[in-house]
Amino acid sequence: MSSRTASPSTFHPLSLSHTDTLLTALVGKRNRRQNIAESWWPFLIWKHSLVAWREPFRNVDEYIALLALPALQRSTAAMACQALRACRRPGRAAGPLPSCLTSMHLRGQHTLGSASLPLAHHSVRHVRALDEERMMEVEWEDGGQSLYPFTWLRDNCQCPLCTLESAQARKLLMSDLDIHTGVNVVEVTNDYKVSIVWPDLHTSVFDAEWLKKRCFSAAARQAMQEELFLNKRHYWDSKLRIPTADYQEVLHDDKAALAWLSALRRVGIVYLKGAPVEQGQVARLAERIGYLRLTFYGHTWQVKDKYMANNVAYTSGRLSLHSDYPALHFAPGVQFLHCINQAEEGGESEVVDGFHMAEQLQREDPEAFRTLSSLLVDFTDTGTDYCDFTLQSKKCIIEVAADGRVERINFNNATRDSVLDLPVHQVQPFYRALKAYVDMMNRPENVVTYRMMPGDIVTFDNWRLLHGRKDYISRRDRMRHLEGAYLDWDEVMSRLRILRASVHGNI
Ligand code: OGA
Ligand code: NM2
Ligand code: ZN
Ligand code: ZN
Repeated sequence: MSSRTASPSTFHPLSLSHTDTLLTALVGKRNRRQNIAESWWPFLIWKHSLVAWREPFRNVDEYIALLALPALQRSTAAMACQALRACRRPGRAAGPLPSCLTSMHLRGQHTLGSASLPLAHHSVRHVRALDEERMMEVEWEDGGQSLYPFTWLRDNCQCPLCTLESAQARKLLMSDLDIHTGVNVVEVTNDYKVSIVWPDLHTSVFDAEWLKKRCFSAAARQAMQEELFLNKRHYWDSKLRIPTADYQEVLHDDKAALAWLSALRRVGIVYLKGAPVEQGQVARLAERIGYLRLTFYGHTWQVKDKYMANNVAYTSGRLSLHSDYPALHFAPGVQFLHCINQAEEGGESEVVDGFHMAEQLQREDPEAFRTLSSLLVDFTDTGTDYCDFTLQSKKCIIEVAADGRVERINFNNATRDSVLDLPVHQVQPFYRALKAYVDMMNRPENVVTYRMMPGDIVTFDNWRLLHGRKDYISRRDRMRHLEGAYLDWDEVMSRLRILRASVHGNI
């Protein structure tokens, strides 16, 4: 295999900016990506989250430095803030936690903000009802305008009759919503909120900032969706220096944890160093986020060369680039692998950016892309571990979302079923397409190779990356041993949003 084996500098520390600003760097524009001599990933970066070494940032002109959090970043913070405030009893802002929060903090790993900061102010200049269109038009102080349908406004009335404040959830039922409602009065209140009196005299009051964030313009929606889901990715190739952070800091410092999860989302892989060399660390890391994903291989699982292995991963053989568990229709979103013992010889790890490769395939071989993103392939997994199992699934190897974005790669050659539910004339085109994708992934310029050492944990996006390992020499007195765990993206994104709100002082 001709791909480069990484020196220690393959791992790039999550470094910092001296401001409290959340910075990311894009390495060039997409079409320039191949020309970049070195890839640097200065993510989110705080003094104390540095690991042992640091090199100065070079190729600064190659970066498009931008705020990782778009302008609207405070909105989710504001929601979290509201939720917390709803729990706060009067007169107990400081001091012991309100009882409604204690259960959230029992395990002591959760994020708790304290101070609330004022939000950027968006003032309303004028409001009017467009009765024909059944919309309210808001004119902002900056001259911009937003339109809000009456139905949406009535549906989202924030009053205690319509909203359960303690859950920030809608109480109003669809059966009680008149989707043809008009309005009696719309006006700006003395404290610059927007008030609406409905025909039945029910009154709604909307905060200007709240409305602004929910503006229906394409740009505002896009900004809000990016803030909520962080779907912008940095694609990479073999020149990636894997963002690296310190295990203990990620566990105990919210800024370090935020840096970790932000880079995990953006880049798809983050390396953690300094974990104790004993089992239990991937579970601790999962508890830091929320909870891990139980599968038939157990809460956590031990990657070792096992007698009568129930999975090819549990041998000393080579694992070609794969994503874990396509035999589950909902494959785990995130994977942690903790090295407890490395083989004396072999066992190096390989990773590739599956989204980048899908994009490249679409460009270079659109027919193969069409095939892999449209044909359903059967996957299977049978055995006994946590309990006995016989799984069957049907997945596109390249899973494309409704908006055309590649959302998930599902591919493990070991669990791809011999049952292939295709008309016979589509079989050969399918193999051709798969071969084209795999060959592309295996090109040395696309693969990052590294060698895990005891105490290292790799955390990666299992929906995006494909990973593998070289074969190794198994020795009874020096067993290679990794401990693994899965999580799902919902839980990871939830923690990321809470950390973001807390670190930025919004709650
Ligand atoms: C796995 C796997 C990697 C390794 O267990 O699915 O990819 O280095 N293991 O053993
Ligand atoms: N293990 C490592 O898809 C797969 O079978 C991936 C899962 C056994 C939990 C391997
Ligand atoms: Zn109401
Ligand atoms: Zn795997």
